[in-house]
Amino acid sequence: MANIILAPGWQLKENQATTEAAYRNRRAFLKTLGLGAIGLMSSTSALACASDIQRGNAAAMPPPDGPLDTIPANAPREGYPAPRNTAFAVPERPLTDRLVASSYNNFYEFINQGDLKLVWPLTGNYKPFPMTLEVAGLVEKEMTLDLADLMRSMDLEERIYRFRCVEAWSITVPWTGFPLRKLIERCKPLSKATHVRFVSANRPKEMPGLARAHWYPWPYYEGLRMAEATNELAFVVTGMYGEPLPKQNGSPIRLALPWKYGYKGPKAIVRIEFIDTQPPTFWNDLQSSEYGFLSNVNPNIPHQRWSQASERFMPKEGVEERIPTQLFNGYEEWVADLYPDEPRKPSRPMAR
Ligand SMILES: Nc1nc2c(c(=O)[nH]1)N[C@H]1C(S)=C(S)[C@@H](COP(=O)(O)O)O[C@H]1N2
Ligand SMILES: [Mo]
Repeated sequence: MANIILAPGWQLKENQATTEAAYRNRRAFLKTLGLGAIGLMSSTSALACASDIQRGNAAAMPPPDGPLDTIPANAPREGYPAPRNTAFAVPERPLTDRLVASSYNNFYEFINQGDLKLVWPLTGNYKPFPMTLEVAGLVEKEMTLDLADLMRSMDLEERIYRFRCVEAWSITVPWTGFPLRKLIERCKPLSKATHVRFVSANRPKEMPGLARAHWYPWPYYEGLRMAEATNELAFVVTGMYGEPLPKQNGSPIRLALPWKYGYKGPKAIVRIEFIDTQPPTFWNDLQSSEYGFLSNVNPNIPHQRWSQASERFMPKEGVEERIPTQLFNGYEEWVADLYPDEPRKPSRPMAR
């Protein structure tokens, strides 16, 4: 495992783009996802809006000093650092630096129109503990679980996973958590349940992005087929880099589904529901032609506006490396059987 950090052949190129380019790119992405609505707002009105929210929160907690000061003081610490499950090595790339993985985040519940690149400074008011998880729908018995209790009751493990955003940047992260299958077993779904639906936290007083982007269909919601949710790879994340999750990375719990684009993995999950139809999902409802329900990482299925054949891997601050994107993000061995219809090879360019 030691050679993960110093993988053979890993070299920093001299002329790599800075992460500032990544910010800008991400920012452009966020704007386009706003589907015009963001574009219609001038940045001054958005900033005025931001300060209103700050004034409204007289009892506001001070903003955190840095991206790791956002690990909640009352997050359970039992079981950290967790033993590494070596079945999930990523031999071809180094781990991404921890500060990078906790600084350049996507979490619309917080993102400020005037400062799209950094989520962590906006998490000062967010209190992820205590929080509960509602278990609902087609289950033997609906119930509410305390998330800190749930974390303490599970055997935590560490898994190094690739992480690929639909916008073609990627990182490699050591997550801590437990298989989603273990949580599903505890929920006791009925056999007629075919899909699982997840809903994220909706705390307008703590999450400034909810009010700012009021035209979005909050709270964030996502979904999986049952066979996907119970796949060995599907992972409930409670921590990263050997410690509990920083708020901006989705505390108290989020999903890591490494064969899918990042947005399929909801953060701050407060509800899991078992159903017998394919559920609507947040980005699919906003732009169905660009964000499908499956959204598996596949270099042979281009996004409408860009290729998915390669990605910008970010190992550390200021460094990006253009690398090829792998089918199912390199997890073919675990998930290829689930998707017999997805293209395995680049389709032929269209005849003119
Ligand atoms: N609730 C919620 N979950 C979310 C998002 C979000 O905006 N809200 N963004 C998604 C997207 S687009 C990505 S790329 C990942 C980002 O995870 P990271 O910030 O830990 O890298 O979270 C996903 N989960
Ligand atoms: Mo993303």
